[in-house]
Amino acid sequence: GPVTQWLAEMPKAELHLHLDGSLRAPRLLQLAAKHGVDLPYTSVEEVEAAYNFSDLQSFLDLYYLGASVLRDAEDFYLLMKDYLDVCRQQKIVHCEIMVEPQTYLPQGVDLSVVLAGFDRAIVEAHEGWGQSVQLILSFLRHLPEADCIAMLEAADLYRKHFCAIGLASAEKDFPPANFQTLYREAKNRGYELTAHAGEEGPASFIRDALELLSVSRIDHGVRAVEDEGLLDHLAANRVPLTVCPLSNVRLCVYDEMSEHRILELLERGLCVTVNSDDPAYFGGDLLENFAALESDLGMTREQALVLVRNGFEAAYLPSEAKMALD
Ligand code: ES4
Ligand code: ZN
Repeated sequence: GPVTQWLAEMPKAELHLHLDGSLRAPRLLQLAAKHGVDLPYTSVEEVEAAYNFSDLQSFLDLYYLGASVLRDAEDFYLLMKDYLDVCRQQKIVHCEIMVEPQTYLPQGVDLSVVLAGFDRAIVEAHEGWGQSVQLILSFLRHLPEADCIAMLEAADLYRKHFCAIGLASAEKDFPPANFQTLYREAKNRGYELTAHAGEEGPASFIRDALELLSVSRIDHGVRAVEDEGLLDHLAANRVPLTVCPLSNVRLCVYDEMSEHRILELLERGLCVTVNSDDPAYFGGDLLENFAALESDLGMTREQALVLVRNGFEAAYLPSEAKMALD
């Protein structure tokens, strides 16, 4: 629609993007063939037919399977390059990308290999068209906290590559309270702090992420709608929520986009932002997420502009740098 066309030309930020979730079917199949990884699909059509999820866990099973084809620095370079090419096409001038090195440990891939590939693509995009990129070191909460702390310590050698830490993967049985030492250690190291909370888990997990982990941003957070007092707190303090509309529908947080509450949160004064989460799995990049809000929720030009501005407000950038991009 017209609002989305207008947004296509507007500089935007994306703050909630799992790089493994941007691995598209053609690249997935290419890398599986390269490394001789046996996948339950052999064509793009079969991959896309399999991406039919009933909840977060049914998605995560295929997400980690897909990521298992990533083995060498060239693979990580191509993965990052493919997403940064989308940033260029969609005018995502600043992105904060979640990388999850624990995902590659079963394949024996070292953090140095992962970051060498990423860094080559980031430097090319920065020198090529001035792309602004920051990385978030995202931990897998279905693994023990001690394993997460071991990865945090391994990342000390690469501290300058990361602006923040995050917490992703299965939420329901893995509450924020289990990760207090990890977050205290990260805070001591000077990282910004964010975490997934209130996607499948209850609103109380958003409160716990704020109070027990001291996060300054919430990934998803849509279940805050169940707690009036929390909504008041989030609005009064402008705590950003990195909302992912297509993800929420594809993972059955909402039955249909028309049930999504993002515009009500916006009108209530919360700092909500729009993001794509895992675009290869959920059927669209950032602009397609905005397009769904226009077609299914009637998002206005004024609302779209505030959503885009919120993306820069919520970014982990110094305010001078934000003004230069905005
Ligand atoms: C994720 Cl949608 C979502 N939720 C939690 N963890 C994730 N990792 C990748 N996508
Ligand atoms: Zn996510």
